[in-house]
Amino acid sequence: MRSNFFRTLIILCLSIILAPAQAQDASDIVPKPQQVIQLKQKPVEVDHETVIYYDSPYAVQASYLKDLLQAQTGLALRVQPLQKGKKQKDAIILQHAPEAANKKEMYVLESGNGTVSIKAQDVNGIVYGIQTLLQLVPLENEKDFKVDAVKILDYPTFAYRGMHLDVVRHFFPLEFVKKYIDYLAFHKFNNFHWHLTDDQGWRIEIKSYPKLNSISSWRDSTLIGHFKSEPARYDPTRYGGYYTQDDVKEVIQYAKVRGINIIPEIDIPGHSRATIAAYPEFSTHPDTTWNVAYTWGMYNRQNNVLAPRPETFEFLKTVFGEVADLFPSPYIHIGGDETSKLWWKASPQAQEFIKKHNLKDEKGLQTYFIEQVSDYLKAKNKKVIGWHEILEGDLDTSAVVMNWADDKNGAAAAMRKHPVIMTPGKPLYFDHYQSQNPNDSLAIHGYNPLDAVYNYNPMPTALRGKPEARFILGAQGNVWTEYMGSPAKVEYMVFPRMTALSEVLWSNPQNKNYQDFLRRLEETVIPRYKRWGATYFKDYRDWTIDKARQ
Ligand code: TNX
Repeated sequence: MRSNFFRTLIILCLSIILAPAQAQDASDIVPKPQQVIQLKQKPVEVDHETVIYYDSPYAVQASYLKDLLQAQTGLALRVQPLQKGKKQKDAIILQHAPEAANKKEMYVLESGNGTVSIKAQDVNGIVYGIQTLLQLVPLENEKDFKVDAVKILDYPTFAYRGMHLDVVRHFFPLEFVKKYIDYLAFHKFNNFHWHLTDDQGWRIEIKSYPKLNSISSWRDSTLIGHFKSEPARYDPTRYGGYYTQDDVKEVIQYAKVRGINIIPEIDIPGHSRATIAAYPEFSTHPDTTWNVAYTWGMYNRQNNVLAPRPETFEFLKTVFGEVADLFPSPYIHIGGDETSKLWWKASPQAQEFIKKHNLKDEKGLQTYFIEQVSDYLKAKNKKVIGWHEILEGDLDTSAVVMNWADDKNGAAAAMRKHPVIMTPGKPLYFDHYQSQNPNDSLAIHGYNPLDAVYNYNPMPTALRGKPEARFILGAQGNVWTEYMGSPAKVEYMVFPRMTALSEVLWSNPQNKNYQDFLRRLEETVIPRYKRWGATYFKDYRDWTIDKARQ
């Protein structure tokens, strides 16, 4: 009797220890899928005999899945091409199936009957199915585990889902840029906006103009603390660096596997102090020696604009040519923000140019610059994106407007038939504070707590129900790094706000529920931050929009 009892107990314990680990729950997925159907079938067991099969367009993604699964669970699966007509058991299948997944970037994940299939019509769909699958398997070392029987039909609400990173104010190693791209992929973003040039540095190798790297990539010192603090203090260490074109190619390839397009930004005709430090002949004062800026907030205060000279346009044509040849992105960002008209007003040469070209005024000159570069890029089959200031003059509607002002401004650009990407300072500037704790780590100003990001709707009120709503492509979180001197600080500023934004862009706005988001954030995503070794802002439950009003 007694021995029987112990036997049963031992068998029970062993079966608990040896049973495949239970899967994570489909109701915890972030960003929340469009549709999850629980199936009445047995969970799928995955172990060392399970094979990853793929249709030929997804060979690279099959290895990507293998690597991620191995990193997450320790289980190394075999990867094989899928043979037509052969029924696979004990398999994870990446399938090209445009009928089942009939939208761009859509995936259908079905788990049951011994197989997990992910169907899509494009690489992005497969990548997102992979991200979802990884949220259905344990986040710990397991030699076998079960995936719940579910069917998930999922696709994004917005076509453009972006995150930006300023690598000028502070420069980040290539390894961190890749890590950042991994963060984007996990959150089902599809565009990485790489802010590569500004007053404080030039961060991409340009072969035709080598002084952009020997001079513009380096500054003699860097402001310490907030730029409004008095007296200003500086760290005299020479600071800088740049990515070689080989580095850039490596990152592009890395991002491509993960379904991410990289949009490079070369910011002109303002924000060009680093350029004129190397080539004063492109400035309104060719006889002056400029330094690469070592303080923040240059707008209006110090000269940083390009002068409209033939050699400047030759420069722009060549540089944008090199950039266009390097990046497969259909869009190139040409900046256009905060161009101070002061320096052009004071420059006889700029004034003469305005007259000669029948331009209305300095705003007309700004538009002239944008149009010239748009033409150079058109010849390379590229379209331009610019910050919303490019609309100060009349511009060809093919230009995409990146709106960092409010809802109304975004709506106005769409009414002018420009495609628009919304990135309003409130709440999508992640360089703003996420608390009002005076001891919080230094940020520029403002207050963009997590719930403000979660509750944001990229579709401006004035456009809802109007045909022009179609011009709103999506939204983007911006990460200006004046006060982010390290990867850890970037992570602290973006997490968890980037997670909230992913849901704004991906999920159905009608299913929004902040409390449920917080639950899933804590169940599913924060354990990832920890796994990634990423720093994050922890007091998001204490800081809300309402708190600011009290
Ligand atoms: C404005 S928004 C800028 C950046 C600064 C940022 C700081 C925009 C297009 N330009 O140069 O880094 O504010 O929040």
